[in-house]
Amino acid sequence: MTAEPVLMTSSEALVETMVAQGVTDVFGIVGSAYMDALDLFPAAGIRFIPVAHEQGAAHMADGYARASGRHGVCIAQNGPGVTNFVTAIAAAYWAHSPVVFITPETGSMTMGLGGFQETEQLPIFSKITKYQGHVNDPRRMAEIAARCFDRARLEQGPAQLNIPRDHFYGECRARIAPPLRIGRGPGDAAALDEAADLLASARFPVIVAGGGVILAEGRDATVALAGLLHAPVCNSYLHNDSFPASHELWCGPLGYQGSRAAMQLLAQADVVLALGTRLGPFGTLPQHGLDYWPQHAKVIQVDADARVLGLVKPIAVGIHGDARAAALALHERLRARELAAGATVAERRQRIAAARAAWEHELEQCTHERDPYSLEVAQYSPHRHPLQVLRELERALPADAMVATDIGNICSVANSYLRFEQPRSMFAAMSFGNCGYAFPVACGAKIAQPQRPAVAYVGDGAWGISLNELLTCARERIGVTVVVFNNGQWGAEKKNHVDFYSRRFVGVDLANPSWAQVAQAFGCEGVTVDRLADVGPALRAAVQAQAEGRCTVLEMMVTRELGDPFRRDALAKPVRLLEKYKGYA
Ligand SMILES: Cc1ncc(C[n+]2csc(CCOP(=O)(O)OP(=O)(O)O)c2C)c(N)n1
Ligand SMILES: [Mg+2]
Repeated sequence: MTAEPVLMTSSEALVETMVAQGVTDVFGIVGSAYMDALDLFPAAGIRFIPVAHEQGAAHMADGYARASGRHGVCIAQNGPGVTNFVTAIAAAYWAHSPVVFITPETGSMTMGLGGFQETEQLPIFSKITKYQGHVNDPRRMAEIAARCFDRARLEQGPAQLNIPRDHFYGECRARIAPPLRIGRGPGDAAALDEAADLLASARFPVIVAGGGVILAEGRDATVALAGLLHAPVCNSYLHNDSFPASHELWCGPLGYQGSRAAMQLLAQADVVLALGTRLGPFGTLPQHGLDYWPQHAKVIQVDADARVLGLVKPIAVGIHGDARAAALALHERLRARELAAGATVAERRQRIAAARAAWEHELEQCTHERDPYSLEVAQYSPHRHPLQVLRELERALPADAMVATDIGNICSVANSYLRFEQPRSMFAAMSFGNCGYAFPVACGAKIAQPQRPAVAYVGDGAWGISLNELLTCARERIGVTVVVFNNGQWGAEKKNHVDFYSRRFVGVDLANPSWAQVAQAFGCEGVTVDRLADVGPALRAAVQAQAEGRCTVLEMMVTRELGDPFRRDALAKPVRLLEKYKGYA
């Protein structure tokens, strides 16, 4: 950081800004466009992690940011390197990750002439970024780079730093600004008063703890508020790490393949405190045959992004604030008050415990899927039931594990089986829902938190999209564990064929090589697990190997049975009007 402007090159201005922002790791594939800056990374104390595909780099930056709360940073060659970022940046956008992606662009003097590796790089990302900085003059490098880093944190999402490649060169007088970190505070005092009144008069208050609790480091404040109200706490969809699972008030995750206990308890609420959650539409769909959202409850919603307040569900009170600060402010307002719910603590405690126990029992009993298709395919299979494998994995996961989950049938069913004690532990592919998310995200998380075990759950189809980053693990000695569920199919989509298309299968069966041998060929460890008794020991051994920088692929041989479909909400029985297609109804 420099108080006064100092003479430097624009590459130096970029690298010094990164240093001032605390950047120590950058993911990418080398490219001529930014070589002048890359040359300085080692001297600046920045590790460059070369990956196999730029999508992997941006996913790793996302995982890094989610695990650490710091910026995740990636960089690529202009044109094709940059367009390879798109899917991962969209995923990071919906995961609220402060990813700064640096996109060198074709040179300013040839822009528009159709030269080599040219495409307009700002429009492509305009809908999946919180901020786009364009260095229109090399003298503005430090200023615009700093703004990207500041905005990524301020708005909790990806920021693009677009730099015409000639602007890496040239001298400038630049001041390297200190990072701008703006506190959000608890929100409007009148709204907090109103929320406190509602909570004080609630007979059955329920808290939905979302990703905002994690981002705001608000776990303890939420635990305290829940304890004061004696309110059950549901995790919002795919944020199973927003409240400690060992707590007596935890009742599990909402949403697809979530906890029946959470849904049953939420259905009884007269006041819902939605803390740090946008209540995304997919995450509150009916499940287990339960349309559980309490239509008549008064909803208090707290979020750092004002635009999501009241967006999906009608609300009684909206609070534009930080989840932790708001939880503390509500606690302060309620601490000495008489609470209507106080009269029924014993009865509610019993109801919460009963719902939890029933759900636990159900998980224990449910060793396999019971629909006709699943029973049929599992009957003659030599392999294990996915539900049993998920349970064994849950039991063997270390308490401080970080788990990234992909998009697929088995990964989704895993939602019921993943419990955490600390925040920044679960990194699911969030609303963007791209297959191929989990493995590179786990790699990024591991680099951010090397002392914590990192595990990725991936279906065999999604594995085909992402396995190239085994190269990166072997080359860079990134110790992660990948659990590949080998069911020989794109299962989640096949389930739609079963339920809606009379089992007319198109493009869903997968002929796989031995994924264990493939891993070995990449220079990683590969183990095929075919017995239930081996699941736990194999996972524990793989986690141990992480300490030596060894990546292990555990190939779980599972039957082709399938859990509930993903998009029951969006699919319909087919209607065919043309004679030619009459048989396809
Ligand atoms: C990039 C991408 N392509 C396609 C899809 C559509 N899709 C959703 S789930 C799924 C099947 C996943 O199969 P697999 O990874 O083998 O897991 P399984 O469902 O068998 O457990 C597909 C293709 C997607 N979500 N993302
Ligand atoms: Mg599969």
